[in-house]
Amino acid sequence: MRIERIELRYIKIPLRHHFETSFGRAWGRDTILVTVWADGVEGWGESPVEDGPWYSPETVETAWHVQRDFLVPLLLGQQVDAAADAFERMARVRGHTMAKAGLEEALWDVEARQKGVSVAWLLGGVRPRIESGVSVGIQDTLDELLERVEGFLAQGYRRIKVKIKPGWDVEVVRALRQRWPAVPLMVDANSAYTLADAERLAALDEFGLLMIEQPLAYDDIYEHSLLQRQLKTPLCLDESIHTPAHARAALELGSCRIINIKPGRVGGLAQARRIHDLCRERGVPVWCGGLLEVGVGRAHNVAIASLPGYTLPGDVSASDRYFERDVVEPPFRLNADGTIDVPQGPGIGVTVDRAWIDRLTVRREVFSA
Ligand code: NPQ
Ligand code: MG
Repeated sequence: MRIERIELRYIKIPLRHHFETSFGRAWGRDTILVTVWADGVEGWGESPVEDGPWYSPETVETAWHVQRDFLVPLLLGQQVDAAADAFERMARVRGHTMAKAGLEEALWDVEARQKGVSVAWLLGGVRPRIESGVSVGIQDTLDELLERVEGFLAQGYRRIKVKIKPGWDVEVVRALRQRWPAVPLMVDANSAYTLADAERLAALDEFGLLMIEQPLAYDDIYEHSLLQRQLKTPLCLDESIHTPAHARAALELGSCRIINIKPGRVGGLAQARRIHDLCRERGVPVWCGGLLEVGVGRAHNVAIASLPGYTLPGDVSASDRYFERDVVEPPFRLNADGTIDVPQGPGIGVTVDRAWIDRLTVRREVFSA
């Protein structure tokens, strides 16, 4: 593939309902869509950054800067044999995994379209449908949370994840368990606790949770290993795993028993697959997280989640979980059995809605070889 042209778009899209985590409440989604043209074929990817450095240190502005000034020059005019090599091509730039992910995903879409296969197939996906879970934000009241969870269960979601923070944890989980004793349930703290809270977290053991996600610092691996020894519930790492080396360290140390792999967080699909492979060799289950991606990033998440080691329902929900109108056609829909179909058409297997994307775009820049 000779990379001829790259386009960056900063888009802003409203959320149907606010999404609150321990790091704050969001009402809308600011993200970057990337389009790459190679040999006349167009491909799409998403850098799922935010307006501020809340979940990740990256933001719309840092990603745009690193893409425009460093990553695009490394790719433009270059011959790349396979999308699987793109991450290595960008290796001179340290970190900035979200900035890299959008470009890399777009190349997977190009390569798959050139070959007339789906991104899922090109990656080695084996599942025609993925099991879908839902992540539920912190609400103003417990009644509101119960009502939202009830709605998602009625739609068929296979697993419920609720966001927790000190003061919105044990009582919330107790209430959920009283109402739904057997529903697959887990919690995500987004780094809201410290080791001093170990007892409070151990109080969650009695509720049979699938896992507790990222309770300690966003950049910690070691202290999670100390915490895991004090808990029956498996820990799952999210924020602190950016590379296969991080994943290996976490598994060797016993910092977690499950890993949430998000292509956006680890620099794209090839790195996600490497972490998947490493976990699979060790019999460690993985699942695909979400960063409230619009349809483009969502399509890549669906594709990677079709790999054999993604054995747990993830946070890849239907488009209408977050958006009134998604940027792809058709939008991702939840089947009655709580699954989402893996598109079988070429590339990401869905069509971008250019007119709608144009209306959401607040900045655009084109680079040509
Ligand atoms: C997580 N995602 O697993 C993240 C947190 C996250 C689906 O729970 C805007 C608003 C961007 C909220 C990025 C889910 C966000 C966001 C990430 C939440 O930790
Ligand atoms: Mg998380």
